[in-house]
Amino acid sequence: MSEAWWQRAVVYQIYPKSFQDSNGDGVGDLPGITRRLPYLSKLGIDVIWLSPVYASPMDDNGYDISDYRAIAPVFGTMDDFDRMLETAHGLGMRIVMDLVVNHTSDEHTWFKESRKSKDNPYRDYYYWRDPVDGHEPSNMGAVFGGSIWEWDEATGQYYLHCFSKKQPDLNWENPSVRDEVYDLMDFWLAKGVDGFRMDVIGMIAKNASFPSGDVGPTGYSDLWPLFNDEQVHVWLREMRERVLSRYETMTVGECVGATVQTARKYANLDGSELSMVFQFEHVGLTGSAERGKWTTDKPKLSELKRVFERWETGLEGVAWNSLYWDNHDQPRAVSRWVEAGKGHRVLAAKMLATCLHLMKGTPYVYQGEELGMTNYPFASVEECDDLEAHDAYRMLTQDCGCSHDEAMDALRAICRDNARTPMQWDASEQAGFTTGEPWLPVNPNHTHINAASQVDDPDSVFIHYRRLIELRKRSELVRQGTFELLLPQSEELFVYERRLGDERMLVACNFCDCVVSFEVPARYEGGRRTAYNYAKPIEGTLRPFECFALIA
Ligand code: ISL
Repeated sequence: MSEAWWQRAVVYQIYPKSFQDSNGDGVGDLPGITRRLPYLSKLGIDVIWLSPVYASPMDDNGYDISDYRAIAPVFGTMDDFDRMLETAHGLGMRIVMDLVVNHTSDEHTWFKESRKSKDNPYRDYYYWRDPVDGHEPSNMGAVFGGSIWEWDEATGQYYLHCFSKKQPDLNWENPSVRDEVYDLMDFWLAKGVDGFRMDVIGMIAKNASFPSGDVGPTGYSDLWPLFNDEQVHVWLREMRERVLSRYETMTVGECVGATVQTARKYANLDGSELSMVFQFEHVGLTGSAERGKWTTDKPKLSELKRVFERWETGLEGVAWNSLYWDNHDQPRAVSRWVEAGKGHRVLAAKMLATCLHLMKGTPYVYQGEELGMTNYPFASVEECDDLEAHDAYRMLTQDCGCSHDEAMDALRAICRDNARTPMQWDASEQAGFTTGEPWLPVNPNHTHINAASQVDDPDSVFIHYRRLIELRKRSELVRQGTFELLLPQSEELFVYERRLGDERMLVACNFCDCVVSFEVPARYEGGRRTAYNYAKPIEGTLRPFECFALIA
């Protein structure tokens, strides 16, 4: 089977607010991104996924869009966008936009019209419901806290919002809504963008009976039964027929509840829906019924491996995987999975990279991951920006009975602002991110973790990523080989094999800070060693966070 371009690609995610400021207002922008494109080209990446840059009141940092065809002034102008796109294309990199169409901002014209009256032509662009016995129509809780229903005094009905009340959900059952979405996709594709990362696309289809459920400590029930796992595929196929089939795109759907079974439909190699999905099983391994994701638990390595094994083998030959540790909603990988390497951060960051990049699928690098950037030492919730962090602090201290310290431990471990502190370009005062006051503080460790000190250092995390990206480009075995997990029970070692024809590759990663014995299987004798983080091997052992691959 011939390879699609996105099966050969490595993607880099830019969170524009935090990448590079060019005008000293403390917020990253499009000219800043354009300036840094040569850096990304040096890393060897093929595709940039740009988090939202559209007009937005920024309640959720651009995931609340008020005009899908305009650039937020804080990020620049449409000319700046066009220049960035042209420069990226000139350097051989493609750009994939964030498509946020489960919801709009409440400041979008459609919603402003919709809320005016019950007979407004835009009324059915959103979900409006009458009260039931004087209350919300159902008891589900929104992702950012409170009910999914917001009362609107003017017309005496509730509207649906799965995220903040400033993010009303679009009603995809209305054919006009789907026409609008397909039109705006056309607008960007005709401009030359290369595809879309589709925000919570797995949530667009709702069970319109709006089921209630058992309530938890927050007083609300679980949101996930709301989504219709069948209907979403019908609309994605329609989207493919009406828009995507006319372009050479890469599409990746953010599908929070996706299972291997549903992903086999979403990301089927027949190309009928999406190129691939982001699944959440590995990042969802910790957490509890009472506190949601807000715990300091560490996942067991055996469980983490089982998740990857299930996805690697479950999609083999049928659908395509995406591979990620990090994004703008997750804490920093090196802090989360290996406690920043307990004094071995560089080794640990390289090991995580090797482990992920040598699996089958399209790897994603989140800005700063290629430097081994870490979580931020938030001292109080006031230092956090994210609306979710503020709601979580309230929930933990008021609903769950946590002390301030317990709540802050959870925020430091898991909050999204960890990923959103400014990119660390150099050791100067604001890390080369801005000449002004950054919108979120720069991590104090930028004095020793920064791009300037790594781009030309052969032993750096950056160069390790670059080598892995090169290896993937050269090696069909890396891109297309089958996956088999070895030593599934080990809580220290993550070891797997890839095979293609007569070629095979062993990948061995030590996830702990101790020396672990490990015998390389005899079939790898004389194999070529690559993707390693210690110069010389020691037979029979893996040192703290050691990794390597052997190709035989
Ligand atoms: O981080 C999460 C909440 O704990 C995730 O569940 C997240 O809300 C979910 O992955 C959906 O994320 C996407 O849509 C949100 C936006 O805030 C996120 O930044 C985006 O990635 C609403 O648009």
